[in-house]
Amino acid sequence: DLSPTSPPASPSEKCGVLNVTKITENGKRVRKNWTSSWTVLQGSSLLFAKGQGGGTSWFGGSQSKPEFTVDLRGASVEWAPKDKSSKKHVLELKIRQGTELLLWSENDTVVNEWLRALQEAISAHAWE
Ligand code: I3S
Repeated sequence: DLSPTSPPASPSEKCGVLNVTKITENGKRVRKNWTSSWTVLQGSSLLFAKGQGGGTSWFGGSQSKPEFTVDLRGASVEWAPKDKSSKKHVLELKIRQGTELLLWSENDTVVNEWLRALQEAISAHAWE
């Protein structure tokens, strides 16, 4: 059997409130616009919706359309270098087509959890 080792059986799923801004789009710098977003990691997709107070009841409500969705296949995530933001514990997410996002929360535990979850999701879908 020459098939490669299977990725983890259950892909990472996570949701919560994060502050998000795009910093690069199609390789070009764009102006930061920090927005509080309800963020959902589901398989290889990361979905953002404008924060509605952060309640989990958001799902199934009338406001169930995500603002934008990011494909994590081929993406990378790491702690943002200091020159990218003056804030502490900021993640830099680089996705396909030269788009870069910053993800930030005041709560470093929250950011650490997102880093782990995103790394897992990215490696779980690396072969797709
Ligand atoms: O990287 P920058 O340009 O210093 O980012 C800051 C600005 O986007 C600023 O907005 P205005 O230039 O529209 O005032 C934001 O309020 C700051 O939060 C941005 O910096 P940080 O270091 O917080 O990401």
